[in-house]
Amino acid sequence: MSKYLGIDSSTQSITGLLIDTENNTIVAEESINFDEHFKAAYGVENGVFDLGNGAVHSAPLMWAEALDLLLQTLKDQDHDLSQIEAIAGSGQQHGTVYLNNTAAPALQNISSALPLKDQLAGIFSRDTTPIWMDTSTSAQCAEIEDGVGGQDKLLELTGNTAFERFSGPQIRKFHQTEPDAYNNTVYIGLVSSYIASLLAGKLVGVDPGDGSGTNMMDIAAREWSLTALDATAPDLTDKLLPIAPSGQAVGTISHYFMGRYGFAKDCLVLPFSGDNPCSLIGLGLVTPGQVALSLGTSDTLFACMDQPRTSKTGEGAVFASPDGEHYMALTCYLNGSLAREAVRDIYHFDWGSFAEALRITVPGNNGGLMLPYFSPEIVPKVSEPSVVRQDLNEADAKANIRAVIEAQALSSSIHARWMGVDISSLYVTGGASANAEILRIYADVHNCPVHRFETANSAALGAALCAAHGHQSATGNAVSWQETVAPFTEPVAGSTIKPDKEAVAVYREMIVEYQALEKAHTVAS
Ligand code: ADP
Ligand code: XUL
Repeated sequence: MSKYLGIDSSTQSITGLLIDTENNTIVAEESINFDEHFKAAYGVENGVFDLGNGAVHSAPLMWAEALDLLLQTLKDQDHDLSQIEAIAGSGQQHGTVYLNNTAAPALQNISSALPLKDQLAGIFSRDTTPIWMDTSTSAQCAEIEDGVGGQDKLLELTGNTAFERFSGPQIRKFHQTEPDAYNNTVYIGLVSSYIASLLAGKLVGVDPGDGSGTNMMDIAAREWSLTALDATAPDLTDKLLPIAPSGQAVGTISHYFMGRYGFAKDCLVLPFSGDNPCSLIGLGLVTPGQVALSLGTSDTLFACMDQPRTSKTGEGAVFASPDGEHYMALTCYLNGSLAREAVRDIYHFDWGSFAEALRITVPGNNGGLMLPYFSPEIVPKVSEPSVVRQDLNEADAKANIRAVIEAQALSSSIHARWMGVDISSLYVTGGASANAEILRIYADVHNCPVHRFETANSAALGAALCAAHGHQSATGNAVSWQETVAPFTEPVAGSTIKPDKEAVAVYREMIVEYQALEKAHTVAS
């Protein structure tokens, strides 16, 4: 026993990750790609429908079909699913699923003889689901902020200003544009709570982690805010179930999954959360001060905070942590690998010579600075691409390479201040974390040790760890979060880079110059 399943229902795929906490191993990791299996049946492209004018939706029935295929695949691989003690999961954040009054009985009376898709096609009051890529709700964002008494009020109440992709603005738009379908809706869930509902065979509430991505949850109380609900759409107290507290089982697995895949009848279903909050756990960030940085296509900074601090200038989002106690800060920089690759390609370098350029140039770059907005930037907000050089010769390839990385590291420090986190360690993941010379600059700028962390499916791993922690607590064998995450979140051996005192001193001065340059060229910083 001691097996726990984490399921991550994300934009392009659904992933199952099975852990064994007795010998601290990941025993299975399987993904079902939506385009590969369902493009013909549903017409999705990269897992979504682009409906134009900023509207981007997906198909909740497809996710149910993919869940069946995922579990069938695990079963076919001879994994004994009867050994799983508990399941938790993660969903792409913000997406809203709308169900009619046939949903609850359909889930309860479901037969394991037929697949989910054949039995659940009629439960939707809206066949498609707006997801996080949808940017069509600017008007509704403004209306909601006005409705609660202004942007600052919404920020204070819910932890976030109104964002187009957040669930509340999407719900408001549905109510305004399709009032009849809205009235036929008896349940509004998020991607996370919808998948949990399928597994539990009953309608399940949204957890605080994903609730914080709705613009409707009181972030401090971890309950729906009546003020925010009123400003969003009518009758929401009826259509939303109460927030499902983190870590408390919502039930046991539905007989459908017992009959079809052999799950045990006492297998617990824990509340599902958003993919980012689950990644916080999957990266091992359960203590305030721990920060992770993912250097991927874009760069993302995740931090564990003790309080729900907010960013008035929209530098980041705040979510409740699924650990039930802490909060997560998330800041996203669009010009991550995009900018690193742009500089590499302009000067015809490869990653090897790129690293060499960093090695032989000096911290502080002899005063040369770059604002590396090769594409528009989210933080700080820059709407048009613009690359600014100060005391930096464009013809000097090596200095430009150093400049882009120093800019990214300095920016990651400046725009982490709103989190109020004293950064004690930085866990770096993502493709560019393979480059130790890049990590060295981050260690010196942040003046803390940097560890490399290798993970592909941190959200699914975080979910599996939530299942383990929840089950152990429910069965009287509670262990601390630290103990739960530690064996699965070890940094890569020998990867730690410690800060260099002299370089730290250089960057302490340089950051002032950099911030002044940034201020002069951007709207908010
Ligand atoms: P995503 O998950 O966003 O697709 P990944 O985390 O897989 O991105 O990172 C892929 C990126 O890593 C590539 O686009 C590339 O720019 C970058 N990368 C790979 N190796 C190196 C390296 N040695 N140095 C810097 N960047 C690298
Ligand atoms: C976070 C966000 C995305 C989704 C997609 O606010 O919109 O990261 O969670 O995975």
